[in-house]
Amino acid sequence: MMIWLWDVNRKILRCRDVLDTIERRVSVPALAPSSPLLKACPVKGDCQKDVPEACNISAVNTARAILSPMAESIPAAEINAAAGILLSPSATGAVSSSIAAAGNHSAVSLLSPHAGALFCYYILKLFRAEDTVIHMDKLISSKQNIQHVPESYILPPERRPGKVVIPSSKCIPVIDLHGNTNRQELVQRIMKACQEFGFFELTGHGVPEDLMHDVLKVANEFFQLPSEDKVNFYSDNTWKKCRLHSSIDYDQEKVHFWRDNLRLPCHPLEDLVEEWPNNPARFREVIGNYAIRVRELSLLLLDLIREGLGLASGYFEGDLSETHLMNFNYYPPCPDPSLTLGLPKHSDPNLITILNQGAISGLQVLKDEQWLALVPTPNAFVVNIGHTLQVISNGMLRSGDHRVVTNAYAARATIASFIHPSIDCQIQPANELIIKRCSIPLYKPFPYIEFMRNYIKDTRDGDPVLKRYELSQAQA
Ligand SMILES: O=C(O)CCC(=O)C(=O)O
Repeated sequence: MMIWLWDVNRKILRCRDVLDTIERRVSVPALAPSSPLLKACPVKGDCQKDVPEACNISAVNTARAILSPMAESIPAAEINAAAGILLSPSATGAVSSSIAAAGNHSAVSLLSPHAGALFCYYILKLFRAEDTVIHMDKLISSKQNIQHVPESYILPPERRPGKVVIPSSKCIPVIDLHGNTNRQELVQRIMKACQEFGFFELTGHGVPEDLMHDVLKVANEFFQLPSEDKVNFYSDNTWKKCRLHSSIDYDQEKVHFWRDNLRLPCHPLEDLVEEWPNNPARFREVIGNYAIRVRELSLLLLDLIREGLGLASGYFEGDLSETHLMNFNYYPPCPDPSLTLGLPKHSDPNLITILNQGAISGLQVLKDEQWLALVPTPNAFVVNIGHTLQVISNGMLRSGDHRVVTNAYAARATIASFIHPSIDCQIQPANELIIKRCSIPLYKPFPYIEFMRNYIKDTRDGDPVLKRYELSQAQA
């Protein structure tokens, strides 16, 4: 269920903000579960099926009713007085009959503006309570004691991982960043891995072991918090940068995937850290330190790749590497991993991804039509190339297809750190590269924002994302 609230200027508001504004101004008495007002409330009385619509209609009107009197700065004493009236049985009777007579959303206008404001406040509180239940139910980590994979998570047979035994080996190149004294050689090794696999493991990267462990510990702790402590971050809006959600595009997809995800924007850190969770208490400090280290590392790797491509110094700086997002993935144990996936086959949309996957395996990389299961190297990062770098390199580097399988025994937490272009960038094969190599462009230019829109839909539906941007020989 999505509740949209507008203020009188048609600015979209969040239910949480409206409640916070009111709570900051006045101390509103708690509504007892036995309160007659609860019985009068138009939301609770409706059957489950009708709830979303009832909420939508009344939410829009109640928010307007709340905010106009609030904007007129009603003294706190008057609101509290209204509370007394509204909570009395006679006022409740008036509310009930006005609801019955005029329909849910008109009830407010039949009360005094002050009482109306308070009435709306309680309704919003109830919406929020319902938000908590409905949203948090979507998180796979909220489901207790799952004995069977629910129908909505079972993939069609051709998309299932099945029971096939997949070779587990050190199957992607391992590159030691600081063990390679010769920069030229390091660049060549990275380029080879990005051409052949689109993936490599990175050791000797300089991020302290303790920090690598700590971030995963804090991420695990976050997912284990009770629902009430996480609900404020929940959002189904795929464009929201700071959000908790489940699967990929829960409300739009045909089949769900077995992962919960907290996504955080990370750059510039000082402007964004306030939006992050502050529970667990160490969250912002630990994740903030990590975000800085991992961004520096990503930019260093991009610079080595730039050198390998023969592009001008600073090519990836500025808008092209402006956005830094972190994905905290959480894959609870699954009763039958052969039926579902943590994440389906996909390549990342961005330039470069650095994954901290801890000690539990689950990531698989597609190479020559075969899925290779990665056995994590202790304290190594997994690095992979995204679609954007494939396009800029005009296909010289490949974005590696990968997927995540679940397991029946242990929850797996991972942290993927993505460097993206800013949403206003135009993406295309680098001109200098085309000229230098006398090649023809393999992709047409596209706005990153449009690409991201297609990316979300195509990944959810299992369709090839770059296809629509490919140029045939004749078009190039
Ligand atoms: O969790 C993993 O192993 C991979 C995560 C991933 O592919 C992603 O976040 O896009």
